[in-house]
Amino acid sequence: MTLSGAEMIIQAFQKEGVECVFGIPGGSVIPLYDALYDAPFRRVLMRHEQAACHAADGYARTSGKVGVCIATSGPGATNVVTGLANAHMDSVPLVVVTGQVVASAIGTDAFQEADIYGSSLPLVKHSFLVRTIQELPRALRGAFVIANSGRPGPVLVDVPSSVQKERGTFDYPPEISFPGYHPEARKDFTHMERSLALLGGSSKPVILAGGGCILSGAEAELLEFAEKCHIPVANTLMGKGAFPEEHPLSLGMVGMHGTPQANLAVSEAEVILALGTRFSDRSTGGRQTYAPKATIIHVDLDEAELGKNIFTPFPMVGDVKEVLSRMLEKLPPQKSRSSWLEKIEAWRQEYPMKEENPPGSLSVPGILREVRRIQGDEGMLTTDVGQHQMWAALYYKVNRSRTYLTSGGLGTMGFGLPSAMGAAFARPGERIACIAGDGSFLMNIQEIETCRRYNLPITMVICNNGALGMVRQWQDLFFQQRFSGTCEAPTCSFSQVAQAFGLQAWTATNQEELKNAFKEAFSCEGPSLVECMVPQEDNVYPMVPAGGDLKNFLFHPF
Ligand SMILES: Cc1ncc(C[n+]2csc(CCOP(=O)(O)OP(=O)(O)O)c2C)c(N)n1
Ligand SMILES: [Mg+2]
Repeated sequence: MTLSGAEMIIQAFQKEGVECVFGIPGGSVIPLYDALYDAPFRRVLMRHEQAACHAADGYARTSGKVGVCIATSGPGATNVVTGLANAHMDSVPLVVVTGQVVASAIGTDAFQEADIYGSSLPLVKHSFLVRTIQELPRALRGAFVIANSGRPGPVLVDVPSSVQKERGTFDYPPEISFPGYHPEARKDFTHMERSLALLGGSSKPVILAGGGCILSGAEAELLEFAEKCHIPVANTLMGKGAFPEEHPLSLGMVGMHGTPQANLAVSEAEVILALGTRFSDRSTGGRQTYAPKATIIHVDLDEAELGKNIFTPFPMVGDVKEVLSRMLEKLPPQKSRSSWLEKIEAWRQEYPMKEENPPGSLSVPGILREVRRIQGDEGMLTTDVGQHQMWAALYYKVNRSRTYLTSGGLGTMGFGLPSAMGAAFARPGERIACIAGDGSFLMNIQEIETCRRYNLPITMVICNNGALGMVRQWQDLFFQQRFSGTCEAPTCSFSQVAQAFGLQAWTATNQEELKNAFKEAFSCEGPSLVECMVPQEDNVYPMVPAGGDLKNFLFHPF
């Protein structure tokens, strides 16, 4: 029996356990959409391909499965590029299928032809351009295997519409290998014994938990390790949720907007056990001044990360979960850490965080506190990019992994809403909160329509400070308050826009209005929106100026 290329794609998705695909049709994917008409999984029509890619990304981050997105050739395909780059930076497994012009027309500047294969290459884990029907099954299987093995990432499969129509035999290979790609083969635990001895003998150790802890599912091992050894745990932005942030050993986030106790602990530490982190500049500050007293033990599945940004005399190549389990088996006696933990507690007291809404008005930390209060411990939050994102990282404590989605590496404005939509499909029945800034929300505002059409249980919390606040903050602190391009407040009312799309929506300017609005918004059946008016001049603190020393943070003036 033969299948068309389009039918093969559907079959492959089925075999891979795909539950829903996000996308928009177009000329070069009409055969694929035709096959999707009868598919046993959900086909979600989005309103922009960038959002479709972010929705697949949000689905993947929430579920740990591969997210799938479809776009047509040319503009559809170029619209997914930001989504690919975003997923690549945060190691999110995606399979993105793009239509291409008919194979015989490739290279002729045909209508809606764009070299998405070439454009995507620096921004993906891998890309396939499928020129014949014979190549298709292997490319599809390869895409899923590559996306979700080793260090996950996005894979593009570009399929000409002629190949979607062609017929062939569907031999879907269960086992597949690619020259040079052996993610499981390389492990190196040579330094484990010495690392354990170093950690055990240190009176000032810190664990630094990155996104790799979540990707490897090492949450339980991390908790056990930290508790058994009494070692405090700092997390990167991507590592948020790997270790319960309300645990007494949690230091919170490190880096440019890290908590004082996390940044000071890293600066004072004798040993840092870095797990699944790439030491991005946002988490290290200046590399010359980073952790000056510490010996760094670095564990990562991706060997290329070891020593890339920060030198380590004790590299370990392997899955964080496996490394931690092995280390747990061999734990040596631990030195007392009580004075170290007391010192950390003193820092916490010295730099208290302001969490309540000020009388008569609102602040983003106060809003986040209300979101958390109404959701309880079981909540899920996605964020957009800007000041509100950093406040969320600081103030919205996460105790469960995969419940906090944010664009870490690329910092993509417009990520918040579509990623919440992906999360809603991954966790049916759960209400998802999305916190966005006025600037970011406008970048994918069309997706309110999709939320309404599918009646998704998402509460959008717009922090309207009438500014591209994070850029404004840099201008305020480092560019003599020359607010170029940042304080041109949106002319729309977000709550009215939402109402026009058919949502229930509220505007809040103070604590009482916020509470009332949240009470209703979080008990709606479908999507809802609360526009919160917040002051323009509030800055996010702590802040380490770019390239600065983590211990020299600016702190909020009282
Ligand atoms: C697509 C994109 N364009 C530009 C930027 C640069 N940028 C980073 S934060 C920011 C301001 C975001 O404004 P808003 O969403 O209102 O959030 P706020 O900082 O005010 O909380 C901008 C323009 C970006 N990160 N992403
Ligand atoms: Mg803003």
